[in-house]
Formats: sequence, C-alpha cells, structure tokens
Amino acid sequence: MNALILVDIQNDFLPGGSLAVNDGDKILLVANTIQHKFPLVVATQDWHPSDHGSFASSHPGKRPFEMGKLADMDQVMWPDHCVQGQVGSEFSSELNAHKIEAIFRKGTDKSIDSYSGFFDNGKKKSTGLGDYLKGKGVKDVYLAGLAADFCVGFTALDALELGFNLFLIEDGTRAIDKEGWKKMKKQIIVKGGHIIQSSDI
Ligand code: VGL
Ligand code: ZN
Repeated sequence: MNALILVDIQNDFLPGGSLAVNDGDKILLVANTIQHKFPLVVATQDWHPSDHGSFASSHPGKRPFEMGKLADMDQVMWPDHCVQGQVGSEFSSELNAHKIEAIFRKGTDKSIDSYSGFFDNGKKKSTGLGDYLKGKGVKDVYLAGLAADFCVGFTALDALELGFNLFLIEDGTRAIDKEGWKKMKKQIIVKGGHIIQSSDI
C-alpha cells in the first residue's frame, strides 16, 4: 500500500511566514492535485513551544541562521516559527486537508529539534508515524512538503532506514538552501530512495 506524507505545509514556511521557503507556495497545487491518487494521506506539523531551543530568541546573543548547540548537537538557530496555537503553525488555508487521516506533530520538546516526521534529531523518541504506517500495511512512502533540505529530507532518510520504499516528489517540495538540497538529494539516492516528479505518479 502507498501513503502520501505531507510534510509541514504550514503558514510559517510559506511566503509571508517567519521562515518562508522561496517559492514554497508553488507546492500547493502539486500537494492538492496528487492526493486523490493515494489510499492514505497523512501530514506532519512542526509544533514548537514558544521557548523552543531551536529558536535564536532562546539563546541570548544568537541571531537567526547562525549555528549553535542543542541537545549536544550542532543546531541552526531558527527564527521563531510554528509556535503551537499561532497562525504560523496552521496548515495553509490553500492546502486541501480533507483527505488527511492523521497528523503527527513534532518539535514539541524544547530541549531537542525534530526535522524528521519519524524521530527527533537525536533519534531518542519516535512520533509514532513509523508504527502507524506499518500498522496500515504501508510499504511505499511518497513525500511532498517543506522544506526539502530539512524536514522533507530527514523524513525521507528515516523512511528508508525504517525499510519503506521511498519516493520524494521533487516538484512537490522546495528548499531553504539549494546547496543543502543537492547534498541531501545525493544522500537519499545513495540510501536507495527515488526522486520523482508528480507526473510520474
Ligand atoms: C523545518 C527548519 C526548522 C522544516 C522545521 O519543516 O523543514 N525547518 N523547523
Ligand atoms: Zn521547526
């Protein structure tokens, strides 16, 4: 069985948001038009407390996009984004959300960041997404959403590690940093993932 995971299609990652991805809104048409091809659609949502440790504002003297440390790992200091209960954390109103059967929230623990929809960045805790998909008999995982070089990419790598066949829909994602996406894409391919276009589905 195939499943589509819509990764973090939230206002803060779209134009006008606090961590807007260039051309992030271009993925909306793709995300909306492919959903009917999947028997199962789920979504992830970046869902931070207002004092999350990935925010530059939680580290005196740090500015957004500088490097820092969190949970003993190198950490990009992000602008405040996707704060629980704020408009920025809501799914885009232009996303058709009717087919989404379950939503997996991540980044709720302020002491660690969580790019992947499956695990936190230290692989200490699971969101339950992997077991959920396995329980539904899913073998093939398709990904679209934001951002390609962070949450979509790390979700892809974990899907492969968990033994799913992985298809990343390239025209259904956009990157924060183009070079970062190039490197991420190579890793995904090396690990056996497939980079496809929505027209291939
Ligand atoms: C993301 C940076 C910080 C993402 C989330 O969804 O790609 N990026 N938090
Ligand atoms: Zn985040």
